[in-house]
Amino acid sequence: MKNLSLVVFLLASFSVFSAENDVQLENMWIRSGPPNAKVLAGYGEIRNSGSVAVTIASISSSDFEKIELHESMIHNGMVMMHEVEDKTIKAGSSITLESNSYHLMLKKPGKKLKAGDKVNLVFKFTNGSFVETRVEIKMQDQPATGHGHNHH
Ligand SMILES: [Cu+2]
Repeated sequence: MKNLSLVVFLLASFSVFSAENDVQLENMWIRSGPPNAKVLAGYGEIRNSGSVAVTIASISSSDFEKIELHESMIHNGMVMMHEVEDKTIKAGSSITLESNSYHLMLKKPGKKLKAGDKVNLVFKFTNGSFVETRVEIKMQDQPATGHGHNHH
């Protein structure tokens, strides 16, 4: 019986763990810049398929000094951007990162990055969970993926 209760305990803790990891990063890519670009922009979708809201605590990568979540807005006819303060993703919803909207601002790459390179991104959430992904650097006008994603 001792072994059985251990199994039950492990299953229980596993399901708690996965409940906290209901965030998927979809179609993520980073737009390539000039060879010595100090800042690159990243796009894709951050989806929360869980039943509770999650809040991004930090986004990091071993290849960049700093990563921020930005939002672009047109202000007096100019595109301005600022860091998003409320990085909460409601249950069952997602944030789409695309041109002139939300995007990742990846600052100070530690090495020269060109199209085809891949970098690691780690999204940490305030509930202690995290999601890690590898993201490819792509040319400006390359479609994000071959999944029939609509571009405007
Ligand atoms: Cu930005």
